[in-house]
Amino acid sequence: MAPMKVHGIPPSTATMRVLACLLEKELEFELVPVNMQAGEHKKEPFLSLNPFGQVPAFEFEDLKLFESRAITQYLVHEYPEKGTPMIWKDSKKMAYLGVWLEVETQQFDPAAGKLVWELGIKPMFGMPVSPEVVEENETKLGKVLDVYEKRLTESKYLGGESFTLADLHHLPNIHYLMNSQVKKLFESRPHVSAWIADITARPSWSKVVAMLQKH
Ligand SMILES: N[C@@H](CCC(=O)N[C@@H](CS)C(=O)NCC(=O)O)C(=O)O
Repeated sequence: MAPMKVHGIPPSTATMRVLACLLEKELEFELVPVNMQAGEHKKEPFLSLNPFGQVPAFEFEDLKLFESRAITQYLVHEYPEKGTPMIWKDSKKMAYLGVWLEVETQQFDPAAGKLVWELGIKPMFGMPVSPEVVEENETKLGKVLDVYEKRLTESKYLGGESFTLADLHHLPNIHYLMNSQVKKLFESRPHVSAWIADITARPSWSKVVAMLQKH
């Protein structure tokens, strides 16, 4: 049987999210590189995988998916017994996990993603950083992290007492931000800091970072 295919590149945060999930689930896959500098993601055949022209895209058997979080949701539901479950069987626990999955998308990612762009990606391409955008989004992210600090005094992980998809979805943005001035926002909150140390130490995540470094 042909392996699962992820079309993307390791520096892409959304691609990293899917790679982390596949590794955590101990699933075999092939990473199909997309030459984004040549604009391959804006042309066919890539557009038939993701009409929005963004990585990653996922293919397995007759399934073609895009949107990193939809891909991870498929993997955890399709392979509950493989690797780390990262979801709950209990519907109330799953409801709380659902809250934190939404929080990552609706509260954390908008500010964190803009900071990753300004401080992680723009410098790589020699583009000028906007101090106003950085300041505005550091303030927004700080407020989100105050909520996380409280949540993590009550629960070891965001989505419950063990590592779930809600934690995993944060890893790519955290990776870039921990290598930037934004690190101070995480380190000044002890529970957030301990949570980051814990989730970034997972062997699956080390493998994603190694793929990024090799890229
Ligand atoms: N919400 C999408 C975001 C995908 C996304 O923004 N991908 C970026 C790389 S991380 C991309 O392809 N950017 C190129 C573009 O938008 O043209 C997901 O989670 O998959």
